[in-house]
Amino acid sequence: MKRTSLTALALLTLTAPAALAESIITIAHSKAFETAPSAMAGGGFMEITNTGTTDDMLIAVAADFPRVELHTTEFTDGVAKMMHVDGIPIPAGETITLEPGGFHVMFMGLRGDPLEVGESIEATLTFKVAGEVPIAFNVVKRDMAAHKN
Ligand SMILES: [Cu+2]
Repeated sequence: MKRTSLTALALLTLTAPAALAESIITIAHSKAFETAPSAMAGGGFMEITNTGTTDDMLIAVAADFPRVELHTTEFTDGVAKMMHVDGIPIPAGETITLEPGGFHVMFMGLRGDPLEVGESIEATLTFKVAGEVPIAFNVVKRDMAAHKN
């Protein structure tokens, strides 16, 4: 089950172990957009801040989907194309934003089970230095985004 109640997720967050000292990762505004019933994939977005002293990298996202990838978006003659990346660098002291038109998490293989507003996607981020960080992506209406996609 990829959908859990917000209460359960709050407990999960509270009991999560603290990140290692050298790369201190905090996540803000994690969200996913609702998808059309026929959609095969949905995007996950967030702000990742590294307040530590060591550069880090987001190298994997685990969630209950057939496949979850890290993507970037490249524009060629104004046409956006998503590309798989092995990692998203999170330099020490910086905030990296995953957003439409840029880096994002791709939840793949929805197969007629679309992301719906009000759902929450439980996921585990894996960082090269900080290790595993559990988070939840709240599914929101697409038009709440200030960005194009
Ligand atoms: Cu993508």
